[in-house]
Amino acid sequence: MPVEQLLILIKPDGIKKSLTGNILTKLSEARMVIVAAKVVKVSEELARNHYCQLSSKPFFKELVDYIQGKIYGEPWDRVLAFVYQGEDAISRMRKIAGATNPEEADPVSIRGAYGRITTKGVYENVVHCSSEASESEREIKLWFKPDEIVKLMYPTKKIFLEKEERVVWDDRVVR
Ligand code: IDP
Ligand code: MG
Repeated sequence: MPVEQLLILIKPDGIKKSLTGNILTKLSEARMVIVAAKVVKVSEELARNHYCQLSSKPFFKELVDYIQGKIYGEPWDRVLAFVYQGEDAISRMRKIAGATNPEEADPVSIRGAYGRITTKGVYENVVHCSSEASESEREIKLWFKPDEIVKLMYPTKKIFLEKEERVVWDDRVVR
């Protein structure tokens, strides 16, 4: 079986419902390793880009709002992003995540157990899980920089930036 990697997101409904621990426990059944993890406030640009293949769907606007956690607001308007790696990772993690429609998902899958369909018709299905290798490469590169991943899986190159602006800690400020 090939070693694969994929992007998993705990969506804002999963964060709001305090499901992070339950979801990570369920995912750990697949015995994959986490090679990157972070919490992200999702910009509209990132949301649209992440779901660009669905841009013609009637629920696209609601979907972009959903992944940004707009309906929940502070402090739930964020996602947890992970890259998992392991043998046959994509299909094994998809199985644990469950079908897209939470009403049709296996009841012991994450989406079947915790998902719902909102009154606006959005499938609030608690997690995102890449569905194929080409998609996972695009998604991992969209969500993570190479230096945020402990085990690199795609080629990298070094570039030299001039005048790059960066925020750093300022210990001189008296608080
Ligand atoms: P996936 O997340 O299982 O890969 P996709 O088809 O890639 O499913 O759709 C992305 C997300 O868009 C879903 O996870 C779900 O939140 C939402 N979605 C997909 N299809 C529908 C639909 O028919 N109605 C409402 N929301 C949908
Ligand atoms: Mg998908």
